[in-house]
Amino acid sequence: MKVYGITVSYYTGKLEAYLRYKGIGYGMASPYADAKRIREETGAIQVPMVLRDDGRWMSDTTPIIQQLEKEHPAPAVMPADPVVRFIALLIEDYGDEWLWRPAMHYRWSYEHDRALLSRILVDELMGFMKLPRFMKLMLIKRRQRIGFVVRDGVTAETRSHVEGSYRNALANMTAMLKNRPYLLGETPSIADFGMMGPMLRHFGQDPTPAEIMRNTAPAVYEWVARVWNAHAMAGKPAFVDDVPPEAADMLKEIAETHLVQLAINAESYGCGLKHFDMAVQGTHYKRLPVSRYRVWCLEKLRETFAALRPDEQQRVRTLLPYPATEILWHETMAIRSGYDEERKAPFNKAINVYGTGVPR
Ligand SMILES: N[C@@H](CCC(=O)N[C@@H](CS)C(=O)NCC(=O)O)C(=O)O
Repeated sequence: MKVYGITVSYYTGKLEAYLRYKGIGYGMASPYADAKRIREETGAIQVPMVLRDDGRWMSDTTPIIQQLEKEHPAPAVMPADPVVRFIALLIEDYGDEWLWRPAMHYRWSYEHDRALLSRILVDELMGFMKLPRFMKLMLIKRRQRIGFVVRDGVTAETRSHVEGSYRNALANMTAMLKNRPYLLGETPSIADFGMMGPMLRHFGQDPTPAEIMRNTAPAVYEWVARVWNAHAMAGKPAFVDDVPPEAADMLKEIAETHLVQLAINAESYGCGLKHFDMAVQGTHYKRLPVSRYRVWCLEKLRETFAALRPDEQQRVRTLLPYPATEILWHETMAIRSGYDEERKAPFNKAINVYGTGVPR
């Protein structure tokens, strides 16, 4: 398969880590050479996009990995125990959607990070543009900072909370890695691949957050390399058969941050709004863009929860005894995104994370 991606991209790194682990062969390609075709085939320009040997296109790493798990079942990255699997999928969603803001903030708010990353992106993506290099550098810095930092609610008031989310993720992962090499067992699960999105190509590589990771969370620094170097062995995957107590702080953090945002985002989408305000752990965020895609993420988590047996649902509730987690089961939160109603993902037309419109 051909992976259209970028060498410094969050979700491309997540998918590559998974493909390497599973031993699924792939070659990398630049999305910009084929941008028009990709948009026609897949509905949105985002990376990664996958062109398979059978000619079909796949988009969005969460359904892509679920599809590939069906085609390459052994060894599984989805834990066999349904409760552990649900928690692993929740951690994946938190890695995908909550840590995105701090990852973009560190990359585009700090001078060293911004200077380095704009050079890499200009050289990788903008060769075809007939503009002087200094203008391309200015354009890309502005696009990324305005689009993903300023418009995503990072201000003087929220900045230290945004950075705190990164530090909390490091501390919570360090606790989970104390007794085992991967977050939920002796072999990597979907929770590890979800956390590789932010941790590999952003926090582990960008100068400012990488320094923080090395100095305050060397176990996470080591884990990034461990997941990257992991190769699926024949035989059984080895996951915990119950969520370990060391995961408690991580789950509390997810409930207090990501689930609060998912709930307000979905309610705002349901009311037809384009922006919303939210208070998270006492910090007030203003005018965040509503995301239809994240309404769909919540729908998927709710479907997975609803498919659990009553005793399994009870185990999840015991692990997540926080008000915000009600959104995973409460009927008032059954807001439909209308996205992928035909359930074709990852073979459907994709949508970008921000926005409330329909796919092209
Ligand atoms: N949910 C998608 C998200 C993909 C995504 O947003 N990728 C980013 C780069 S890491 C992107 O292409 N953004 C579009 C842009 O910057 O215009 C996935 O998991 O693949």
